[in-house]
Amino acid sequence: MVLTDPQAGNLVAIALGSNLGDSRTILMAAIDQLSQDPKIKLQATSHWYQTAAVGPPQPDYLNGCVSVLTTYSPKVLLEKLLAIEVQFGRVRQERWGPRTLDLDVLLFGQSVIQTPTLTVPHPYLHERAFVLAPLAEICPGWIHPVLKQTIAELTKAVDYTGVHRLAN
Ligand code: A4P
Ligand code: MG
Repeated sequence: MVLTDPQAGNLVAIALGSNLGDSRTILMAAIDQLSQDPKIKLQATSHWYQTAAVGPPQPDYLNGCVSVLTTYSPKVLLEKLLAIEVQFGRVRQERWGPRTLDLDVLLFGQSVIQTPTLTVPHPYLHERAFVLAPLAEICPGWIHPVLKQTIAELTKAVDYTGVHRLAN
């Protein structure tokens, strides 16, 4: 798997989640919005998963992942994702609380980033079944640059109770 190419840019894995409103429509529209950006090329899309919420009691989530190729820097890509969240009515309330749309950068090539606004790889990626299940569908061989294990290997250590793949 080529993760960084001088022309095409970096391969990036993005997690999508929603548990407020018409989640499936919102998530599909967010992917559509992403792929309309001339500097973001959609590579792969996972199935959707219905997942029990981690955190305070709240409705189940719909979760999925996409991989994209982009020439944006991590910082600019994050700004694009935050703008799409706002466009779909995301209002930040309690930590880990319900949301219409959550877009997280999971992996950015083999980069390890630690700034006040961006941590990559996503710090909870390896412990969350609702992230690993869809991620393993689209990029099982991607090596986590900190843990030095493939996504397929990381999937073996989590519990998939409450995580159900939906027919797309
Ligand atoms: N930020 C730092 N690193 C990143 C990154 N890699 N990707 C900063 C995206 N953002 C990153 O985000 C707050 C800030 O994190 C951003 O402005 C960005 O500068 P947020 O999404 O508003 O934060 P939050 O959701 O309140 O907290 P947190 O810890 O990011 O929550 P998560 O990890 O997003 O988890 N249960 C199920 N089943 N499915 C879910 O999708 N999601 C959450 C939220 C909880 N429980 C869930 C799910
Ligand atoms: Mg988030």
